[in-house]
Formats: sequence, C-alpha cells, structure tokens
Amino acid sequence: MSKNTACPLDCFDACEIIYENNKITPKKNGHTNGFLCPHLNHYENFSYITKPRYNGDEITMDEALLKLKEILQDSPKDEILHYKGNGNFGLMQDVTSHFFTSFGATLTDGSLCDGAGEAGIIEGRGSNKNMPLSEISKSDVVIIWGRNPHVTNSHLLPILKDKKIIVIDPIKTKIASIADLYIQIKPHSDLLLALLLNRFLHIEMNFDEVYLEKFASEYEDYYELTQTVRIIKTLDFIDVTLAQINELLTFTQGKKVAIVCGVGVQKYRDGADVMRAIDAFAVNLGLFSKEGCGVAYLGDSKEAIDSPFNTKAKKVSKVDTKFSEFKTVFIQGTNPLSQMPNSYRVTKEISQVKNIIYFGLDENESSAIAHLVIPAKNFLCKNDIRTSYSHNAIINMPRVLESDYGISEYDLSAFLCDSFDIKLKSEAEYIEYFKNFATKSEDGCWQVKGREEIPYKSGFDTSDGEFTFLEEFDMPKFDDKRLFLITSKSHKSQNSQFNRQKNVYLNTKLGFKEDELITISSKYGSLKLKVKINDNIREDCVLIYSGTKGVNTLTSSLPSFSGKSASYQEEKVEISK
Ligand SMILES: Nc1nc2c(c(=O)[nH]1)N[C@H]1C(S)=C(S)[C@@H](COP(=O)(O)OP(=O)(O)OC[C@H]3O[C@@H](n4cnc5c(=O)[nH]c(N)nc54)[C@H](O)[C@@H]3O)O[C@H]1N2
Ligand SMILES: Nc1nc2c(c(=O)[nH]1)N[C@H]1C(S)=C(S)[C@@H](COP(=O)(O)OP(=O)(O)OC[C@H]3O[C@@H](n4cnc5c(=O)[nH]c(N)nc54)[C@H](O)[C@@H]3O)O[C@H]1N2
Ligand code: SF4
Ligand SMILES: [Mo]
Repeated sequence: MSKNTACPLDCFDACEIIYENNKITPKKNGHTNGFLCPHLNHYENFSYITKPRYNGDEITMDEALLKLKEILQDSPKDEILHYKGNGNFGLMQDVTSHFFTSFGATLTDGSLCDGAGEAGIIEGRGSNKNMPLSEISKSDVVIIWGRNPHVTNSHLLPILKDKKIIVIDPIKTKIASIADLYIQIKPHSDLLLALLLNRFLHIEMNFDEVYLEKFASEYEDYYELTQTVRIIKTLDFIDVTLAQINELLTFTQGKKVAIVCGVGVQKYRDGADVMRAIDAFAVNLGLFSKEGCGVAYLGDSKEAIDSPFNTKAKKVSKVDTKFSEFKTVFIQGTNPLSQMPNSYRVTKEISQVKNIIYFGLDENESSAIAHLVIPAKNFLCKNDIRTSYSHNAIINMPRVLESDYGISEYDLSAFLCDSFDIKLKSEAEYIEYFKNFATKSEDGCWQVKGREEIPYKSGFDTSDGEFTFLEEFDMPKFDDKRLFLITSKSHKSQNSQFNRQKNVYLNTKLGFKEDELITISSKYGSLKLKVKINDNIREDCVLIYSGTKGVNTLTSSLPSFSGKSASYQEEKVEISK
C-alpha cells in the first residue's frame, strides 16, 4: 500500500513523498519531479531518540509527561519560556504554542533565518508576497543572488534549464560555475552593487519610466541617493568590474527577469537595507507586475492562512534571548545551543535555567544539557499538513507509519491542555480547518487559496500603493584586514541535523595546508578545525558551514537593525596555526 505525505524539513522545496513498501520515495510529477535530496533519501538511516529521560535516567513517556506537568505547575508562569524552531515545518507544530500562550508562558519573536531580508521587503512593498516557482519557470533570465540551489533548493534546478543565469555570490558555487555571468562579489557588498546597478540603469536611460510614475513615483529621489555612491572607488572596493555591470544590464534588457535571492545577502545587521535595495533595482526594471518577472526570496509560508491557534503571548527575542530570566525553558524543534549566534553567551545564559526541556528528534548539544528529554514522533508517524516558502502548494501529511515511541506535538499539547483545563479542539478538526485554505489547481495539485500568481500586479501593499525606497544607508566598512566569515548551508546536513560538517574551508592563497588544524577566532570566541582547501572561495573569506560544531562561538548575537534577525556574518574572524 502506498500513502502520500510530504517532507517536513525547513526547505524551499516542500517535496511530496509517497511512502511505499516501508520506503520514502519521491512523487514523480509536480514540483517534486521524481527526486528527493540526501536528507530524505537516508532519513530512516539516521539515529533518533527513542526513550525519554530525566536527569540522565531513562523514564517512560507517561513519567515524562507527569514530570513536565509537575515542572510547569511549580514554575511561575512568567518564568516559563517556549523556545520553538522550525525543525518540522508542519502547520500543526504550533499547537504547542497554543498551549503555552493559553497557559501564560512567554514565546519568542524575531528570526534566526530570513528576518532581516523580510523586514526590508516589507518596508519597501508593504508585505512579503513571494514570486512563486511557477512564475520563475516563465523567465528568460534568472539572477541567483546569495542562494545556493544545488544545495538548498535543488528542485529549482530543472526550471533553470535553457535560461540565462547570472550568479552573485562570494563563493563560486556549482550554479556559479555554469552561469552565463558570475560576479564573485566581496561579502556584504550587495547593497552597494544594487545601488550601482540602479544608478547605471538610469545613466543608460533604461529604467521603466511608465511603471515607475505609477507605482514608485519617488524614483528620482532614489536615483539621487544612488548618485552618492562613487563609481570607480566602490567597484574597486566590492570587487566588481564595470564590464560585469554592463553585461548584467545588457542581459536583462527587454527580457523577463527573475531575481532569486537567498539568505546569504542578509546575514548582516543591515540585511533589511540589502533586500530593499535589490527590490528597488527590480522596481526600476519594472519587474513587479509582469509575467515571469519579479523577486523571489523566502516567502511567508503562512501567507493567506489564519492560524487557529492562540499565539498572542508575551514575546522575547529568539536571537539574544536572556534565558537566565526564566526558570523553565521548553525547547521544541530546534537546537539553540548550536544554531543560535554567540554560543558562549547562550551556554552561559542557559546554564542558569533550572528546568530545561528538550522536545525533538535527535541528540545534539541541546538535548545533552536538557534535564528532561522528550522524543517527538517523526513526520511519518503523526498527522500534519504543510506549506512552503517558495511555492503555493499545501500538502497533507497524514500518518503513514505506526511507531511505539515518541509523542506528537498534538498529543503532548492535548495532555497539557487537559491537565491545566485549557480548551483544545480535536486534531482532525484543526487539520480540516487548514484544508479549508486549499483549492485544487488546474494540474490537480492543492494550492493555498487567495495567493496571487503575480504579486503586486496592481500596486504595492503600502499605505499609498507605491514602493517605498530607501532614503539613506550606511556605507559598509571594509577597512580591516580580518577575514569574512561565510557560514552557509551544507549539502550533507540540514543545519545541525544529519551529517554535520567538521572542517573549515579556505583558499590556497591563505597559506595553510590540507588537514592542518587551525584556530579561527573572533571577539566572541574561537574554535579549532581542520583545513580543507577550496579555491572556489575568495581569499578574504573563511567558510564554515551551518551545523559545524562550534561555528557559532564566532558569531555575534547583535540583532539586525530591522527585523530582529540574527546577523551571522557581521563579525569578521582571524585564523592562526
Ligand atoms: N542541504 C540543505 N538545505 C537547506 C538547509 C540546510 O541546512 N541544508 N537549510 C534550509 C534553510 S533553514 C534555509 S534558510 C535555506 C537557505 O538557503 P540559501 O539562501 O541558499 O542559504 P545559504 O547557504 O545560507 O546561502 C546561500 C548563498 O549565499 C552566499 N553568500 C554568503 N554571503 C553572501 C554575501 O554577502 N553576498 C552574496 N551575494 N552572497 C552571499 C553563500 O556563499 C551561499 O552560496 O536553505 C534550506 N535548505
Ligand atoms: N552559523 C550559522 N548558524 C545558523 C545558520 C547558518 O547559516 N550559519 N542558519 C540559521 C538558520 S537559516 C536557521 S533556520 C537555523 C536553524 O536552526 P535549528 O532550528 O536549530 O535547526 P536544526 O539544526 O535543523 O535543528 C532542528 C531540530 O528540530 C528537531 N526536530 C525535527 N523534526 C521535529 C519534529 O517533528 N518535532 C520536534 N519536536 N522536533 C523536531 C530536531 O531534532 C532538531 O533538534 O539556524 C540558524 N543558525
Ligand atoms: S529537497 Fe527539501 S523538501 Fe525536498 S526532500 Fe530534501 S529537504 Fe525535503
Ligand atoms: Mo533558515
């Protein structure tokens, strides 16, 4: 017997899966296109937590739930923090937030992911509506700007065939090596590049004047702002040539252009301004409103879906969380001890918490320090439903396998709601509720109702319907000799899940040898890693993948200026033998 479900991971693609003869297989058609990535191809070979434990001793699930109830009963409500991540992207995962909110606990806001870029998008457009995959497939030219599709978004690749590809990335990724134009930009320079591109578009009189008059009438003022960027000095500074700027503008002339951005451009404190400047360039090209044109980033996967769960709780930042202010911290679907920025700060803060509860699938730095560990059921063994941040599908995820270990988010919440007299509907009712947001499209797939195929076709979601340009920006400072830390995603791991990387990657010219052990340090901390030589990396960069143990000892917990987001690449690093 075969059953349909979807991959639960935090990934653009949200692949559809057929669970057949006890095996995970890809759906042949639709956006999944007959293939999955290594994580799901080997999903059942990884090891998962099967037994709950308290203070290191194995206990039964019933004992674990009673212990959890006792801990919550004994904690002042304003000293309970629910720290939730997106280890599983199902819409039902928020049912726990419903319990914690109703109970009077604190939740988190801000982002460890795309929040800075999203804030910039909202400042400019008034909302974050994404250009869906179905529209990218109609483009002639695709600019891949700070995204690494071979690793993070492989289901975009079939769509890119036969299109002109431009890549802007400090690392010569696989897509960069096959691009028609590759710009190996200096990290943290994308704001300046976007301003310059806009400036040249105006010098060459190639902007879309009719469109701008209607939807972005402040474009002359913005052009003036771009004129404050000195051309020759800046190009030299950011390592881009005039020829590359010309080539990029020539490629885009009169064509259907999609600008496909990833989180790479916005891992800085001014990440919002970067995305807003990229958007502004797209606006000047007249890309919004035309078929096959626009800007794709990480959309809001919950766009056009109202949550049935009560999550209007008091919230604290998830970037620089003061864990020590809480007596009890319930960690769900995330590994903050590895993935939050500034690990020394996190460890010091969390070591003062009396009750740390870890509710997840696998052992990691966070399960290791938890007093109470509660294994979750994996996606095959529970009911859920999911959406994506890059396309509009909504996919049902019914239970396709029985298991006798772990507990689902719904069952855990039902136990807690029952214990503390909080109202909760049945699981089936919530899933039905989410299904009401779905409508069948022409190709027979379920899509979220009410999402526009061409967002902003008739204007922006700002108060006057026009795009709001940046009015000022800070010139990034490049005047020190330390190296840029690039910390991006690995094909082997999903952040800290599955096969985590162990090395630091450097260009030969930095003078280190393959397998040499070196120290990488920043003002926040240091770690030792083995060198792997890779000349696709710029000489002024150090690459350490997300999920590598200790990488976040180097990073800063200062949030982005806008969007309350982590800025993993703000802090520069030094290396030594
Ligand atoms: N295999 C795999 N897939 C994943 C994940 C994973 O861990 N593993 N994680 C998932 C998650 S949580 C997310 S958010 C998405 C993210 O997906 P992506 O946005 O693709 O993520 P990154 O790999 O962080 O960054 C993309 C690219 O940005 C480049 N970059 C870094 N700094 C700069 C810069 O200053 N300017 C420019 N122009 N480029 C820069 C990097 O070199 C990298 O090639 O991927 C999801 N998919
Ligand atoms: N240095 C550096 N740091 C980064 C990044 C980076 O690029 N570089 N990327 C940042 C980004 S974009 C993100 S999104 C974050 C991601 O960081 P995290 O949210 O911590 O993601 P993972 O490391 O994948 O950990 C996911 C957790 O979810 C649990 N889990 C999986 N499925 C389920 C389930 O069904 N139920 C429950 N209860 N738990 C489950 C797993 O056991 C695991 O503990 O990391 C951020 N940190
Ligand atoms: S590509 Fe993304 S959605 Fe598809 S199987 Fe892999 S992690 Fe899951
Ligand atoms: Mo992310």
